[in-house]
Amino acid sequence: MLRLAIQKKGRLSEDSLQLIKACGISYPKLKNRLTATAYNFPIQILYLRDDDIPKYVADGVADIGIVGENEVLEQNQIVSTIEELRFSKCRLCIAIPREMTYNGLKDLNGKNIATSYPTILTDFLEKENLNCNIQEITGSVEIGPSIGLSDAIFDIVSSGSTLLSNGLKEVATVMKSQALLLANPNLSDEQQAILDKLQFRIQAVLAAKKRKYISLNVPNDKIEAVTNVLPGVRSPSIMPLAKGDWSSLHSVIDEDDFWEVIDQIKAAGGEGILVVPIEKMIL
Ligand code: PRT
Ligand code: ZN
Repeated sequence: MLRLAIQKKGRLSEDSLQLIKACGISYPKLKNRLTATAYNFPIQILYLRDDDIPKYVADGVADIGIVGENEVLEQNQIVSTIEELRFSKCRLCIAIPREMTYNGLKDLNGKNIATSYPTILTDFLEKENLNCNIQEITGSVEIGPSIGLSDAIFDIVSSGSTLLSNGLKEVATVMKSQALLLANPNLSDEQQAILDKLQFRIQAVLAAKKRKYISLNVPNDKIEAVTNVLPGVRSPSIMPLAKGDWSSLHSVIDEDDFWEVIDQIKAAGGEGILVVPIEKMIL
Protein backbone atom coordinates (compact mmCIF):
# COMPACT_ATOMS: atom_id res chain seq x y z
CA MET A 1 0.00 0.00 0.00
CA LEU A 2 1.28 3.46 -0.97
CA ARG A 3 0.13 6.52 0.99
CA LEU A 4 -0.57 9.49 -1.31
CA ALA A 5 -0.83 12.95 0.25
CA ILE A 6 -2.98 15.50 -1.55
CA GLN A 7 -4.35 18.91 -0.56
CA LYS A 8 -7.56 18.60 1.43
CA LYS A 9 -9.16 21.83 0.23
CA GLY A 10 -7.75 24.44 -2.10
CA ARG A 11 -6.48 25.11 -5.58
CA LEU A 12 -4.69 21.76 -5.96
CA SER A 13 -7.46 19.50 -4.64
CA GLU A 14 -9.77 19.14 -7.61
CA ASP A 15 -7.06 18.64 -10.24
CA SER A 16 -5.24 16.14 -7.99
CA LEU A 17 -8.40 14.06 -7.54
CA GLN A 18 -9.24 14.33 -11.23
CA LEU A 19 -5.81 12.97 -12.13
CA ILE A 20 -6.31 10.01 -9.78
CA LYS A 21 -9.69 9.36 -11.37
CA ALA A 22 -8.26 9.62 -14.89
CA CYS A 23 -5.74 6.94 -13.85
CA GLY A 24 -8.71 4.62 -13.32
CA ILE A 25 -8.47 4.71 -9.52
CA SER A 26 -11.73 4.93 -7.59
CA TYR A 27 -12.11 5.63 -3.89
CA PRO A 28 -14.91 6.37 -1.40
CA LYS A 29 -15.95 10.05 -1.47
CA LEU A 30 -16.92 10.90 2.08
CA LYS A 31 -17.45 14.40 3.44
CA ASN A 32 -14.90 15.66 5.99
CA ARG A 33 -12.66 12.80 5.00
CA LEU A 34 -9.10 12.58 6.33
CA THR A 35 -8.12 9.41 4.47
CA ALA A 36 -9.62 7.19 1.78
CA THR A 37 -8.47 3.77 0.64
CA ALA A 38 -8.85 3.16 -3.10
CA TYR A 39 -11.08 0.26 -4.16
CA ASN A 40 -9.04 -0.88 -7.13
CA PHE A 41 -5.43 0.25 -6.62
CA PRO A 42 -3.13 -0.20 -3.61
CA ILE A 43 -3.11 3.42 -2.44
CA GLN A 44 -4.48 5.26 0.54
CA ILE A 45 -5.21 8.96 0.05
CA LEU A 46 -4.29 11.32 2.91
CA TYR A 47 -6.00 14.74 2.79
CA LEU A 48 -3.64 17.41 4.18
CA ARG A 49 -2.80 21.12 4.08
CA ASP A 50 -0.48 21.73 1.16
CA ASP A 51 2.24 23.26 3.41
CA ASP A 52 2.56 19.95 5.28
CA ILE A 53 2.88 17.71 2.22
CA PRO A 54 6.65 18.05 1.47
CA LYS A 55 7.58 17.32 5.10
CA TYR A 56 5.17 14.40 5.41
CA VAL A 57 6.60 12.86 2.25
CA ALA A 58 10.20 13.49 3.41
CA ASP A 59 9.45 11.94 6.83
CA GLY A 60 7.69 8.94 5.31
CA VAL A 61 4.31 9.71 6.92
CA ALA A 62 3.15 9.74 3.30
CA ASP A 63 5.08 7.86 0.58
CA ILE A 64 4.14 10.14 -2.28
CA GLY A 65 2.38 13.50 -2.59
CA ILE A 66 1.02 16.10 -4.99
CA VAL A 67 1.95 19.70 -4.22
CA GLY A 68 3.07 22.97 -5.87
CA GLU A 69 6.75 23.30 -6.77
CA ASN A 70 6.79 26.59 -4.78
CA GLU A 71 5.88 24.74 -1.59
CA VAL A 72 8.53 22.07 -2.25
CA LEU A 73 11.22 24.72 -2.68
CA GLU A 74 10.04 26.75 0.31
CA GLN A 75 9.94 23.76 2.66
CA ASN A 76 13.37 22.60 1.50
CA GLN A 77 12.77 18.93 2.36
CA ILE A 78 14.58 15.91 0.93
CA VAL A 79 12.09 14.44 -1.54
CA SER A 80 12.32 13.10 -5.09
CA THR A 81 10.40 14.78 -7.90
CA ILE A 82 8.76 12.04 -9.95
CA GLU A 83 6.63 13.95 -12.45
CA GLU A 84 5.65 17.49 -13.43
CA LEU A 85 1.86 17.39 -13.53
CA ARG A 86 1.16 20.52 -15.62
CA PHE A 87 -1.65 21.92 -13.48
CA SER A 88 -1.77 24.74 -10.88
CA LYS A 89 0.64 26.70 -13.02
CA CYS A 90 1.65 30.07 -11.58
CA ARG A 91 4.70 32.25 -11.00
CA LEU A 92 6.25 33.81 -7.90
CA CYS A 93 6.93 37.48 -8.41
CA ILE A 94 8.14 40.59 -6.68
CA ALA A 95 5.61 43.40 -7.08
CA ILE A 96 5.72 47.05 -6.04
CA PRO A 97 3.19 49.91 -5.85
CA ARG A 98 2.47 51.21 -9.36
CA GLU A 99 3.66 54.72 -8.50
CA MET A 100 7.05 53.62 -7.10
CA THR A 101 9.94 54.50 -9.39
CA TYR A 102 11.74 51.41 -10.54
CA ASN A 103 14.71 51.11 -12.84
CA GLY A 104 15.92 47.66 -11.94
CA LEU A 105 16.42 45.15 -9.13
CA LYS A 106 18.89 47.40 -7.30
CA ASP A 107 15.99 49.76 -6.49
CA LEU A 108 14.74 47.07 -4.11
CA ASN A 109 17.82 47.46 -1.90
CA GLY A 110 16.88 48.39 1.68
CA LYS A 111 13.17 47.84 1.07
CA ASN A 112 10.72 45.82 3.17
CA ILE A 113 9.20 42.91 1.25
CA ALA A 114 6.16 41.04 2.61
CA THR A 115 5.84 37.36 1.70
CA SER A 116 4.69 33.88 2.73
CA TYR A 117 7.73 32.43 0.93
CA PRO A 118 10.75 33.74 2.90
CA THR A 119 13.12 30.89 1.94
CA ILE A 120 12.65 31.28 -1.83
CA LEU A 121 12.89 35.07 -1.50
CA THR A 122 16.04 34.93 0.68
CA ASP A 123 17.77 32.69 -1.88
CA PHE A 124 16.84 35.04 -4.71
CA LEU A 125 17.98 38.19 -2.86
CA GLU A 126 21.30 36.54 -1.97
CA LYS A 127 21.85 35.47 -5.55
CA GLU A 128 21.17 39.03 -6.75
CA ASN A 129 23.29 40.60 -3.97
CA LEU A 130 20.34 42.56 -2.62
CA ASN A 131 19.80 43.60 0.98
CA CYS A 132 16.11 43.71 1.88
CA ASN A 133 14.05 43.17 5.02
CA ILE A 134 11.68 40.25 4.70
CA GLN A 135 8.31 40.57 6.48
CA GLU A 136 6.95 37.05 6.78
CA ILE A 137 3.15 36.90 6.76
CA THR A 138 0.85 33.96 6.12
CA GLY A 139 -1.85 35.48 3.92
CA SER A 140 -3.23 38.58 2.16
CA VAL A 141 0.31 39.54 1.22
CA GLU A 142 -0.90 41.89 -1.51
CA ILE A 143 -2.29 44.42 0.97
CA GLY A 144 1.18 44.84 2.58
CA PRO A 145 2.11 48.13 0.85
CA SER A 146 -1.33 49.75 1.20
CA ILE A 147 -1.43 49.22 4.99
CA GLY A 148 2.18 50.39 5.42
CA LEU A 149 3.52 46.96 6.35
CA SER A 150 5.94 46.74 3.45
CA ASP A 151 7.30 48.57 0.39
CA ALA A 152 6.95 45.57 -1.90
CA ILE A 153 5.56 42.04 -1.92
CA PHE A 154 6.71 38.63 -3.10
CA ASP A 155 3.76 36.37 -3.90
CA ILE A 156 2.09 33.95 -6.27
CA VAL A 157 0.69 35.46 -9.46
CA SER A 158 -1.55 33.72 -11.91
CA SER A 159 -3.72 36.05 -14.03
CA GLY A 160 -2.26 39.21 -12.44
CA SER A 161 -5.68 40.61 -11.51
CA THR A 162 -5.01 40.54 -7.74
CA LEU A 163 -1.92 42.70 -8.23
CA LEU A 164 -3.85 45.05 -10.49
CA SER A 165 -6.73 45.51 -8.06
CA ASN A 166 -4.27 46.27 -5.25
CA GLY A 167 -2.41 48.95 -7.23
CA LEU A 168 0.71 46.80 -7.65
CA LYS A 169 2.93 46.02 -10.64
CA GLU A 170 5.10 42.98 -11.22
CA VAL A 171 8.82 43.75 -11.51
CA ALA A 172 10.60 40.39 -11.24
CA THR A 173 9.64 36.76 -11.76
CA VAL A 174 11.63 34.65 -9.33
CA MET A 175 10.30 31.23 -10.29
CA LYS A 176 7.59 29.44 -12.22
CA SER A 177 5.64 26.72 -10.50
CA GLN A 178 3.30 23.82 -11.25
CA ALA A 179 2.01 20.81 -9.34
CA LEU A 180 4.57 18.03 -8.82
CA LEU A 181 4.32 14.37 -7.90
CA LEU A 182 6.83 13.82 -5.09
CA ALA A 183 8.09 10.65 -3.49
CA ASN A 184 10.01 9.71 -0.38
CA PRO A 185 13.53 8.82 -1.57
CA ASN A 186 13.58 5.54 0.44
CA LEU A 187 10.60 3.58 -0.85
CA SER A 188 10.67 -0.20 -0.49
CA ASP A 189 10.82 -2.30 -3.66
CA GLU A 190 7.11 -3.10 -3.31
CA GLN A 191 6.22 0.57 -2.92
CA GLN A 192 8.44 1.53 -5.84
CA ALA A 193 6.64 -1.05 -7.99
CA ILE A 194 3.26 0.54 -7.12
CA LEU A 195 4.66 4.01 -7.84
CA ASP A 196 6.00 2.83 -11.23
CA LYS A 197 2.53 1.52 -12.08
CA LEU A 198 0.92 4.80 -11.03
CA GLN A 199 3.51 6.88 -12.91
CA PHE A 200 2.93 4.85 -16.08
CA ARG A 201 -0.79 5.69 -15.87
CA ILE A 202 -0.12 9.36 -15.08
CA GLN A 203 2.19 9.66 -18.09
CA ALA A 204 -0.50 8.14 -20.33
CA VAL A 205 -3.05 10.66 -19.03
CA LEU A 206 -0.67 13.62 -19.43
CA ALA A 207 0.42 12.56 -22.92
CA ALA A 208 -3.22 12.30 -23.99
CA LYS A 209 -4.08 15.71 -22.54
CA LYS A 210 -1.30 17.32 -24.53
CA ARG A 211 -2.45 15.84 -27.82
CA LYS A 212 -5.49 15.63 -30.10
CA TYR A 213 -6.58 12.94 -32.53
CA ILE A 214 -7.11 14.37 -36.00
CA SER A 215 -8.76 12.89 -39.07
CA LEU A 216 -9.27 14.57 -42.43
CA ASN A 217 -9.97 13.91 -46.08
CA VAL A 218 -7.41 14.58 -48.79
CA PRO A 219 -7.41 14.17 -52.59
CA ASN A 220 -4.92 11.36 -53.34
CA ASP A 221 -2.60 13.66 -55.30
CA LYS A 222 -2.23 15.89 -52.22
CA ILE A 223 -1.51 13.17 -49.64
CA GLU A 224 2.19 13.83 -49.69
CA ALA A 225 1.82 17.60 -49.21
CA VAL A 226 -0.58 17.12 -46.29
CA THR A 227 1.49 14.31 -44.74
CA ASN A 228 4.49 16.63 -44.70
CA VAL A 229 2.76 19.06 -42.35
CA LEU A 230 1.13 16.36 -40.25
CA PRO A 231 3.47 14.95 -37.61
CA GLY A 232 2.11 11.60 -36.37
CA VAL A 233 3.26 9.52 -33.44
CA ARG A 234 5.15 7.65 -36.18
CA SER A 235 3.49 8.78 -39.41
CA PRO A 236 -0.19 9.24 -40.31
CA SER A 237 -2.44 6.28 -41.20
CA ILE A 238 -4.02 6.53 -44.64
CA MET A 239 -7.31 4.85 -45.63
CA PRO A 240 -9.04 5.05 -49.03
CA LEU A 241 -12.50 6.65 -49.07
CA ALA A 242 -15.33 4.57 -50.59
CA LYS A 243 -15.79 6.96 -53.49
CA GLY A 244 -13.50 9.04 -55.68
CA ASP A 245 -9.78 9.61 -55.59
CA TRP A 246 -9.77 10.64 -51.96
CA SER A 247 -8.28 9.22 -48.78
CA SER A 248 -8.77 9.77 -45.11
CA LEU A 249 -5.70 10.59 -42.99
CA HIS A 250 -5.49 9.89 -39.24
CA SER A 251 -2.88 11.23 -36.89
CA VAL A 252 -2.12 12.81 -33.52
CA ILE A 253 -1.09 16.44 -33.10
CA ASP A 254 0.28 18.49 -30.25
CA GLU A 255 -2.08 20.89 -28.52
CA ASP A 256 0.57 23.63 -28.72
CA ASP A 257 0.96 23.41 -32.54
CA PHE A 258 -2.73 22.86 -33.10
CA TRP A 259 -3.90 26.04 -34.89
CA GLU A 260 -0.76 26.38 -36.92
CA VAL A 261 -0.97 22.77 -38.16
CA ILE A 262 -4.67 23.16 -39.02
CA ASP A 263 -3.89 26.22 -41.18
CA GLN A 264 -1.10 24.35 -42.95
CA ILE A 265 -3.32 21.30 -43.57
CA LYS A 266 -6.02 23.46 -45.14
CA ALA A 267 -3.46 25.24 -47.31
CA ALA A 268 -2.05 21.85 -48.45
CA GLY A 269 -5.52 20.60 -49.52
CA GLY A 270 -7.02 18.86 -46.46
CA GLU A 271 -10.81 19.01 -45.91
CA GLY A 272 -13.42 17.70 -43.47
CA ILE A 273 -11.06 18.02 -40.54
CA LEU A 274 -12.18 16.33 -37.30
CA VAL A 275 -10.30 16.93 -34.05
CA VAL A 276 -11.10 14.75 -31.06
CA PRO A 277 -9.71 14.60 -27.52
CA ILE A 278 -7.70 11.53 -26.57
CA GLU A 279 -8.42 9.82 -23.28
CA LYS A 280 -5.21 7.84 -22.72
CA MET A 281 -2.05 7.57 -24.78
CA ILE A 282 0.56 4.86 -24.33
CA LEU A 283 3.70 5.56 -26.33
O1 PRT B 1 -5.17 25.47 3.08
P1 PRT B 1 -3.90 25.12 2.38
O2 PRT B 1 -2.67 25.54 3.14
O3 PRT B 1 -3.87 23.69 1.94
O4 PRT B 1 -3.92 25.96 1.00
P2 PRT B 1 -3.30 27.38 0.63
O5 PRT B 1 -4.34 28.41 0.89
O6 PRT B 1 -1.95 27.54 1.24
O7 PRT B 1 -3.02 27.20 -0.92
P3 PRT B 1 -3.95 27.44 -2.20
O8 PRT B 1 -5.00 26.39 -2.27
O9 PRT B 1 -4.38 28.87 -2.30
O10 PRT B 1 -2.84 27.20 -3.35
C1 PRT B 1 -2.21 25.97 -3.48
C2 PRT B 1 -1.17 26.05 -4.59
O11 PRT B 1 -1.80 26.41 -5.83
C3 PRT B 1 -0.11 27.12 -4.43
O12 PRT B 1 0.93 26.73 -3.54
C4 PRT B 1 0.41 27.27 -5.87
O13 PRT B 1 1.34 26.25 -6.16
C5 PRT B 1 -0.86 27.02 -6.71
N1 PRT B 1 -1.46 28.24 -7.28
C6 PRT B 1 -1.73 28.42 -8.61
C7 PRT B 1 -1.87 29.36 -6.65
C8 PRT B 1 -2.38 30.23 -7.62
N2 PRT B 1 -2.29 29.62 -8.82
C9 PRT B 1 -2.89 31.55 -7.22
N3 PRT B 1 -3.34 32.30 -8.08
N4 PRT B 1 -1.85 29.72 -5.33
C10 PRT B 1 -2.34 30.92 -4.97
N5 PRT B 1 -2.84 31.86 -5.84
C11 PRT B 1 -3.33 33.15 -5.24
C12 PRT B 1 -2.19 34.13 -4.91
O14 PRT B 1 -1.69 33.88 -3.61
C13 PRT B 1 -2.86 35.50 -5.02
O15 PRT B 1 -3.54 35.83 -3.84
O16 PRT B 1 -4.15 33.84 -6.13
C14 PRT B 1 -3.88 35.24 -6.11
C15 PRT B 1 -3.27 35.67 -7.42
O17 PRT B 1 -4.06 35.21 -8.49
P4 PRT B 1 -4.29 36.15 -9.78
O18 PRT B 1 -4.97 35.24 -10.77
O19 PRT B 1 -5.15 37.30 -9.35
O20 PRT B 1 -2.93 36.60 -10.26
ZN1 ZN C 1 -0.95 26.29 2.33
